[in-house]
Amino acid sequence: MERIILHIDMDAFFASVEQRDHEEYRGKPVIVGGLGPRGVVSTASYEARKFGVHSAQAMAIARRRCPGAVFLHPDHARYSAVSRQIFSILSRFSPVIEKLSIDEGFLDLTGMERLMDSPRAYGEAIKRAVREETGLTASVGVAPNKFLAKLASDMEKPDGLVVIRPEDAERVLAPLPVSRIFGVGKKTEERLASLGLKTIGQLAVADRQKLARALGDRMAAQLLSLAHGLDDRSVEPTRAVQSIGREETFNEDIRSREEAERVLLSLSEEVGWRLRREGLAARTVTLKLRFASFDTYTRQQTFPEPVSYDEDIFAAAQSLFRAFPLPPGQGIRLLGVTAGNLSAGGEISLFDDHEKKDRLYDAIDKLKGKFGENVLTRAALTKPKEEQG
Ligand code: TTP
Ligand code: MG
Repeated sequence: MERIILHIDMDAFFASVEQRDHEEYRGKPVIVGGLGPRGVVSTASYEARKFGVHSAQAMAIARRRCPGAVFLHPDHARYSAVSRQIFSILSRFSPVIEKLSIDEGFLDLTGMERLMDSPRAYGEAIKRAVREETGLTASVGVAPNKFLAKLASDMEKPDGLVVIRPEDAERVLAPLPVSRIFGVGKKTEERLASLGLKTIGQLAVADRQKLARALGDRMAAQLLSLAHGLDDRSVEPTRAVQSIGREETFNEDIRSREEAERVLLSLSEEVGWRLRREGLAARTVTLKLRFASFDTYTRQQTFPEPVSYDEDIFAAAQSLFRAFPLPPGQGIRLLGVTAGNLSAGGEISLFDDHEKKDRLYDAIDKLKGKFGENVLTRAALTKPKEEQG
C-alpha cells in the first residue's frame, strides 16, 4: 500500500521561540548558544544565518561574523515546553508519531486520506495549527516514505511545504548531491566521487556490481534503492523513556573518594543535560557502584519534586556515595548515575536555600579546580557503556 509520511521540523527553533517571546528581537539576527569563551552556537535565526552563522559553530566565530546580533543563553525549559505543545498538536493528526528531536518528527498519515482532500491539505492544516497555537512556523514535507519526507521538509525552509509524489521522486532526487542521502558521510561521498558518482541521479543508474565492489553488497543495495526514492522504514512511535543514565567503567580502578566524586559530577552533568534536552525531570536518582571484585551495588534517593538540574542530581549521587562504606582494599571499577521516575519537566531546583547551594558549588568548583576544567569533556569522550530506557 502506498504510504503517506509527513516530516515536520520547526524553523530556527530556539531562536524563533525567543523572537516570539521578545518583540524587540523580531526581524533581528538572534544567536542562541553558550556565551562563555568556549561556547558553541545552538542555533541562529534566519537573519543571522545570512552572516554565515550556524549551529555547532564556535560562538567566537559567530560573534566575529555577526557582531550586531542579539546573543542569548538557551532556555531549555521553555523550548521543551513549546516542544511538548507542538507534539500534542501533532497527536491530533495521527496516533503514529516518531519524535526525532525536540523540534522534529515523523507522522504516518496512511489511511487518513479520507479525512482530508490531499496530502498537501494535511501539511497545510498541520502548519496552520502549529502557527495558530504556538505562534511559530514549521517546515513540512509529505512523501511516500521517511527519506523523501525529510528531504522535502528541508527544501523550502523556512515556512516550507513540499509534497513529493511517488511518481516525481526520481526527478526530484536526480540533481541532488549524494550527500543528501542519510548514511552517506564524507567517506562514502569520496568513494562515490571516485566512481564518478556525484549526484543521486548518477547513483541511481550506476552499475550495481561496481558499486558493490566499492562499498559492499549491503551498502550498495541500500544506496541504490534510496537513489530511486525507495525507503521502507516505518514510522516507529516513540515510546516514553523510562530512565536516563550514564555509567563509566574505568581502565584503572579508582581508589580515592575525591576522584570518584569528580566522576559522579561529570556523569550527573551529562544526565542533567540529557534530561533537560528531552524536557524531562526525575523523581529518583540511582547511584551504581561496582568494585574490583565485581560486586555491584545500587542506592537510590527519591525527591519530593521532580528535578532536572545537574546540581540536584549530583547532590543526590554524592550523598548516596558518601553514605556508602567502601570495602577496604577494593578499588572502584564502575560508577553510574541514573535519573528515573521521569515526568515532563519544568525546571525545579531543590536548592531554594541559597546557602546550601553556595556550599555545593564550592564543592563542585573545588573538584573541577583540582582535576581540571574538562570534567564534562571526559565523560563526553567516553561512549555510553550502557543506556537504560
Ligand atoms: P534544528 O532543527 O537542526 O535547527 P533549527 O530548528 O534551529 O533550524 P532549521 O530547522 O530551521 O534549520 O535543531 C533544532 C534545535 O536544536 C535548534 O533550534 C537548537 C538545537 N540544536 C543545538 O542545540 N545544537 C545543534 O548543533 C543543532 C543542530 C540544534
Ligand atoms: Mg528545526
